[in-house]
Amino acid sequence: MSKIINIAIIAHVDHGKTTLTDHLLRQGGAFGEREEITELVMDSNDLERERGITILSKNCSIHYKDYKINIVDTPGHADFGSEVERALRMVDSVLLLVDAKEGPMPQTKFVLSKSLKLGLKPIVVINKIDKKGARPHKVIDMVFDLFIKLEATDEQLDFPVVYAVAREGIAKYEIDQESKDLTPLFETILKHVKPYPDSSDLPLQMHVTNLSYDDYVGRIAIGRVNRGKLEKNTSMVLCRRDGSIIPVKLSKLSIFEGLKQVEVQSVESGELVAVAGIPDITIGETITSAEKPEALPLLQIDEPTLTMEFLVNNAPFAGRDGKYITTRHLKERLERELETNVGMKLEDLGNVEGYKVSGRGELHLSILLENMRRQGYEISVSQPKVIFKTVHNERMEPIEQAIITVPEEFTGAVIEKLGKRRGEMTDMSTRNGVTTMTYMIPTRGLLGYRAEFIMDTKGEGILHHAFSRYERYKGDIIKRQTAVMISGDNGKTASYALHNLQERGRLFVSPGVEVYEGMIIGETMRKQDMTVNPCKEKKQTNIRAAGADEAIRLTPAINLTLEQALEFIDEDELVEITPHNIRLRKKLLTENERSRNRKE
Ligand SMILES: Nc1nc2c(ncn2[C@@H]2O[C@H](COP(=O)(O)OP(=O)(O)OP(=O)(O)O)[C@@H](O)[C@H]2O)c(=O)[nH]1
Ligand SMILES: [Mg+2]
Repeated sequence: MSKIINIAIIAHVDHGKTTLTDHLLRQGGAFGEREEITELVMDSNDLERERGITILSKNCSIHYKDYKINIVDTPGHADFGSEVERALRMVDSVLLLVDAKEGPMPQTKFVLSKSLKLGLKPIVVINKIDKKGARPHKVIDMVFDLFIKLEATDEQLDFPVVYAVAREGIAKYEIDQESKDLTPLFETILKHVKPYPDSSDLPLQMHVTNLSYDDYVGRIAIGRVNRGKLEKNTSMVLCRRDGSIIPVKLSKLSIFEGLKQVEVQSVESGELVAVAGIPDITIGETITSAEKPEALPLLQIDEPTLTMEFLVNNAPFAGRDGKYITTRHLKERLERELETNVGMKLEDLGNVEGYKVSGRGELHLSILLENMRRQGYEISVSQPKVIFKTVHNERMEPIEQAIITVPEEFTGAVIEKLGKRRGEMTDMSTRNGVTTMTYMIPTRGLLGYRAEFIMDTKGEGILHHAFSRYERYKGDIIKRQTAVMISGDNGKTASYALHNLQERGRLFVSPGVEVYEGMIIGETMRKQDMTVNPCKEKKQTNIRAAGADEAIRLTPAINLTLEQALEFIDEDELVEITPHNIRLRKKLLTENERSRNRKE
């Protein structure tokens, strides 16, 4: 039997986790000689590939010497923090990657604090030491300070450090050492992480820490065999979240080999497994021996902080683009999502045709929307709202830590805006003309800020934020300062009309685009919405000026991304999402409806 070591790779977004996993797999012999290797193989779904980010944590494994090392690649974006937290429950140690230039970031702190609390002893990997401006020694000091701040034990503080250029598959013990591969990292893992103790004689306990779904076998539970032996055809029970204990039977038992799942009949303690056959098994539950059932602690699942309404699309163009447009479609799809999307909550809206969907942040929910539109759904979505809590009769709201890096000259603009948004600066320093500021700011205050931030810093600023905690309500925050241009007409936009309108603000539509009454076609600096006619053609005169229309110069329309659109809309507006279009609209489409609403 090979010795088993389970590790998770954790870090702030983009610090190189998936890249490192790639090279660990290659050098750990996970690919056949002739196998074609795609880059970032672990980012396996379409959206992950397109956006270059990891959304779901995933398992793979390698063999090194006589060890089997299971690796869990985790997402770095704050919205997926609970994915990481759960991954930590199935591992024996973590590789904490830190970018040699950026140093620790909000999510570094989050994932490290969770690891330390679970008693894990991290291995610190200072990655991207090839980067211009890398400052590995300084970054180690910063990491050390972070360990102290997070109250690491002496043992945890004594962390080993490995330097790496993950992109080249290189690791070193010392910064100026020569190295051709990841051997120093493999050796450090073997030296510092004890293989999982063999307890195959004891009664079975398998802790469910992740879920996945497969059309053929249904829900799949993933986790570690914490104790005993998991044998497919023996009798076992499931200790459920509600305290009940039910007999269960597995239809499939698999382990992770390289990038694949391999079906097996039995598994020893310590191994990570995927089991199918238990339809509504969920996170935190324990599969355990029928003779001596013992549950492991239920995992706390993070409460959602942000909510949106997902409504049936009832705009005039509904059904032109999408295959699935009814409430029933919406309901089925969202319920399926609940199978695996652990941080998500679904509530009926009662009389309205739609659902209230809550999650861990804008990205969490917008990824779901993006997946749905690709699958052929049409949905209208309301303005994202934070979820308040009441504690001891006091209104509490989610607060985030934001770390902002900008060229020094833009500092003023950022400070002014964040002040208005109830941000409180907790730290500020300037190095080589670049200022780094740390803020504690309500989630509300950050909604819609990114677009402004990009403008205010001419695209040179970097803004990272992560949920920190609930705090007392900070008071009103003024939302969008601008108003919108609403189409008062149905038809195709005309260059002539748009040319006149662009003097009043920024347009979201190009010429020749079909619009409807109530659709938002642009933003204006005025305080009041304006109803406009974007379809108006120039009056035909008898003497036609040849080519006059072509001479019209239009500023290119702004194409809002899904996230930008969600951040932009106001309370009485919706984003209409279809497979090929993202449109903004007023909830009440006609001028009559809207003016009636204003009077009420
Ligand atoms: N210069 C340099 N770039 C690197 C190195 N390692 C990774 N990168 C680059 O950093 C970017 C992010 O890498 P990923 O591996 O996707 O980062 P990640 O930590 O998995 O990101 P998330 O999963 O989204 O949190 C990619 O463009 C990599 O090519 C390195 O050692 N040096
Ligand atoms: Mg990744």
